[in-house]
Amino acid sequence: MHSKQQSVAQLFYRSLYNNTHGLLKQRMRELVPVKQALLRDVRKRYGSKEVCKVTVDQAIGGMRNVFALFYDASLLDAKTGITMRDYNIPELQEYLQKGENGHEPLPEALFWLLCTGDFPSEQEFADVQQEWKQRGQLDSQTQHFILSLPKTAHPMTMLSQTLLYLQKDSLFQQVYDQGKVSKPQYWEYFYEDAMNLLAKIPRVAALIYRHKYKNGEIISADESLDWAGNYAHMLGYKKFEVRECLRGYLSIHADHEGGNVSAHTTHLVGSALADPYLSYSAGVNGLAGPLHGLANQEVLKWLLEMRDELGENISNEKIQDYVLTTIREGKVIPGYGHAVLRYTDPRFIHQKDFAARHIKDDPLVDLVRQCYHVIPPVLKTIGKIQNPWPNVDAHSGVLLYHYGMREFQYYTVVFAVSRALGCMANLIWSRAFGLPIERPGSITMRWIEEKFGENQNLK
Ligand code: HAX
Repeated sequence: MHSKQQSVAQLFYRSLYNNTHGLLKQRMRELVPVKQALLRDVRKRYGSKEVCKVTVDQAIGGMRNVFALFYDASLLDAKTGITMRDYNIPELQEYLQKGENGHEPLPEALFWLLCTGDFPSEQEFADVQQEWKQRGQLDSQTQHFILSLPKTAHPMTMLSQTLLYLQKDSLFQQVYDQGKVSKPQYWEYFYEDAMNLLAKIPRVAALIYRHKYKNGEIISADESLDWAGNYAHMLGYKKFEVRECLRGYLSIHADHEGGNVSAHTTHLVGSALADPYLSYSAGVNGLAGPLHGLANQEVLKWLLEMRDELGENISNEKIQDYVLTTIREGKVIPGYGHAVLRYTDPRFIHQKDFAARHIKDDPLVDLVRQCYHVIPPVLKTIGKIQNPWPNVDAHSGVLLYHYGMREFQYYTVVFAVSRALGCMANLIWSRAFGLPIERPGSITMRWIEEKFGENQNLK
């Protein structure tokens, strides 16, 4: 135990002081006191202002439009969709460093932006990329752990389990256990854990894929590739379009403000000072719900079932009937609707445009396009649905399917690799801001009756 603690401490010391590839950490060290002061000032000036009122309906109805979270890296607007550090999806595509054909953004650059609020210079970008390569190696025990997981498990369960397995390497947990860290330093250890987790997660995810679907035949990393390109390579996809697809995919799914299940869960668990591995494992479990990230696997399932039942070249009328039948069966139309958005998700548009540029003559991609025109008017007729338009999950799976990834249970893992970027950037800042443990209040039916009702005797 003692020697393990020593080696952890040495590792931290090395990464803290002797790491030549540490420009992001240096920048964070400059920014943290500045932003801490800004937040103190914001609280001083506006701390007592009311953000919103909360009705009983909102408390029971999943807290829609209750603005009670502070999450600085991204913001969701019902009409225009997500902005990450104030940049929307087309702007991110334009300004971030790009992959090999100069079009799709690179997630390393996005992570710098999420952490600092600035686009990285070429040197800063290369530095993050190099750092993730250095930190990303999986040791033989980790590989063995993944290759021992039961193949019957869902790949999202495997990912969550592996994050928990890696938790033994948490530097934050080690120094906290030893009583060697005080609150102002928390963020630095969260940063180290977050960077290690991000460096490793594509390799973990690729190994899960190879284990579950490809007889455990491991493909070694190609260190000449970028983070997303290398992920495509380790999954076993060699075409440049797949690398491009994943660069864009992993960038646009990275963050979606703080209230969605995966981001909120990660933030909440981290607020109890659970380290980044514990926190993100919890977030991944939330992402695995069919109303959240698992919707991308559900979309593919639904489209294929529709095609099996109705054949190729389906008419608009038949799609309309199929939608209504699905709803009559008490199911949702996966990939449509959103808790916040009220228009087409710009991430859907990004993927639709990608498909238009790269994919010709794929009947399933054409079906997604056709559904985009046919489904919203049908959903509008069902008065209760707030948003009849597609969300990101309506398109993402079909791109992977087109490129040969037919194992649609795996699709949410790709989402999880991406969402780690946003969740980790936020987690580091939550500790840097010194945010407290999150602990909202809850109410009972009796409480509601006693506060608002005439009948005070509800038991
Ligand atoms: N198909 C059928 N019914 C739908 C629907 C859809 N696509 N979207 C909403 N509804 C229903 C709801 O189930 C709800 O019905 P009840 O009142 O009977 O419970 C009613 O319409 C009102 O719901 P809402 O206010 O419009 O939507 P919510 O905020 O409650 O839920 C969801 C938002 C995303 C969960 C919902 O639209 C849905 O289930 N969509 C399909 C699943 C999906 O695509 N999820 C991915 C969302 C994006 C994401 O998080 N990705 O990770």
